[in-house]
Amino acid sequence: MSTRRKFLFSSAAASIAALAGKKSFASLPAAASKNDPIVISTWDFGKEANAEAWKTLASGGSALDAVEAGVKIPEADPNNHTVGYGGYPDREGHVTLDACIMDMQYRCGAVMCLEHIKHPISVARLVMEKTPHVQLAGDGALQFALENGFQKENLLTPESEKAWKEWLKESKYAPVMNIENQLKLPGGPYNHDTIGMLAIDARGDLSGACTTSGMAFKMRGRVGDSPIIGAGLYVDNEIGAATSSGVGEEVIRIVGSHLVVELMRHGLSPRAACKEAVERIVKRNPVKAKTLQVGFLAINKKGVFGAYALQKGFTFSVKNGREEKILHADSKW
Ligand code: SD4
Repeated sequence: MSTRRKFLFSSAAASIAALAGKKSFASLPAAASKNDPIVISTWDFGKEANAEAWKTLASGGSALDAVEAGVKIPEADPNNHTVGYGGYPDREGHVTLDACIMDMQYRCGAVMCLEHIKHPISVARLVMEKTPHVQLAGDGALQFALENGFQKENLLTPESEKAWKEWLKESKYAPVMNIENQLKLPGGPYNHDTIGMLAIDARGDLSGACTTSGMAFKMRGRVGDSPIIGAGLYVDNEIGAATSSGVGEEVIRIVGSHLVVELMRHGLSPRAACKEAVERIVKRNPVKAKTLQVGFLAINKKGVFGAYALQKGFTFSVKNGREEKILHADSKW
């Protein structure tokens, strides 16, 4: 077994892309090694999050610590309107956050519809570590966070408030695909991109985290796939891990991330497993599937990663000891 994991690409799939000129790829095999960590995450903004996670991985820290540290970067970024502070609110102007975390021992924690707390991922981790439960929601999640020293903050930034007030003029709920590169457009469009992050540490152990402010201008109390273990995130340390981004309702219906991991258990590559999960969504309602975006991202125990989406435009970020890339997932359409 190689002592270092590399990003290896077949010539046909020589499509790893730098920040500029992203291309699609066919498959991304990687040599396995227990000594060479790797972190992958959804979307372009995963690059900065990966860089933060990498500090933990490179110094021999755990994948669990790495993914928590990594996703805190977009959570704290007021210019990211899809995660944490500065996230677009629900239709009544409340920023409500969903997050979950899962480690190599099937331990997991989640918060749903949590308000006023900038780092829901850290609250989710505390749910995992300090309570007999897996999920806390709404006021109970907030109470738990405050009791554990988290500060109550206003998460609605002036920019997000302006976008919400603009939206109120028509109050039309219309999720738009692949929003992250369009967020700076004045007045919209309005949708959300979640960060899902998966990491393997130097011991070869896997963990994952997923955090989001959910779909913009959603109904009050709406919870998406992102904080639901098995839907937005799943980790099985024997097999691999998966996460998702896109219209959460579609992911929940197929328990998407768990499905991807189970498909890998039965021998599919990460990319093929993500593709099969996407096909399930298409099969349920081919007409509707054309109108929305869902993307899955997965990694197996050997460090081979892959992704697949309904529509073009789903990107993900990858970092190991030598490379840092943003890649375009293949897609159904
Ligand atoms: C949700 N899956 O709340 C999230 C949103 C998202 O890209 O990931 N958008 O349904």
